[in-house]
Amino acid sequence: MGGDDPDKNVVDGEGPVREVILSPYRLGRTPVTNRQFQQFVEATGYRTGAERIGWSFVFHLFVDEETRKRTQRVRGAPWWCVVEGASWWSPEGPGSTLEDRWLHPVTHVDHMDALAFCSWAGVRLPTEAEWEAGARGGLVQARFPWGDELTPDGVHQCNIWQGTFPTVNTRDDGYIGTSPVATYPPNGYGLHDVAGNVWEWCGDWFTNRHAAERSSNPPGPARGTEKVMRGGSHMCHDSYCNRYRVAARSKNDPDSSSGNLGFRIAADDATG
Ligand SMILES: [Ca+2]
Repeated sequence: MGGDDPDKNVVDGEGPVREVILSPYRLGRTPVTNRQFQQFVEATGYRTGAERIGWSFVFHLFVDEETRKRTQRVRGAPWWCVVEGASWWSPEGPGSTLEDRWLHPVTHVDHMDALAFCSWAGVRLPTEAEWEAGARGGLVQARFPWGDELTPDGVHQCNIWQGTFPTVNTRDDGYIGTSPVATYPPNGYGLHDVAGNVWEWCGDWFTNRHAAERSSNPPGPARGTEKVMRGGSHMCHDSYCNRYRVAARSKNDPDSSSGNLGFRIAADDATG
């Protein structure tokens, strides 16, 4: 677990490289989709955090000029617009729908929403260690879930950003915004979308300090203020965020939601 890429962001705490022992577990093959989340909502009447507070973060290129002018922006990340009415079922705000996107990853879900889905489904979020071991697909210290080259033989392996962030996305990989899950090939463990598409919540509180010693089933810090997210998203580009690398990590407030953040489920493996 962990990495020592020379181009990592030091404050992210990717290193040191360390050995982690995990009990058998299972991971969702893809991030949870809009269709799956809809089944949960239909069964429970659940309302997400974004629906309750009335807004979520939407990438500036996905809102119209009028909305862009009048919305608040995030200091240091002005491409995030605070859009009233944006939610998992209306990802760009009023008027937007999930038509043609039912098999895309659910977005605009905060950490509590992800936990609520898991509780309903009888599963849980992966620990960060479980997430990373799965994402690596059996490769040892490779840069990506499929190997060391971003586009082997010129073929895109994940949905990230091509062009000039944050204004011009040339869509070379086929998608601006989210893509249907499993559009790209799986890794060695059969997992899709562990790089790019949407960030994925993990169960752990975030820390950027890790002991180098071997550990078993590390659960992360006992407390914290931000939760770990992994995998990078359709907005990642090496000019600004090269966190589609498999050792890369980031964090977010548990009550934060946005159009590039979803989750994947995990479960103990009862069969051992
Ligand atoms: Ca893309």
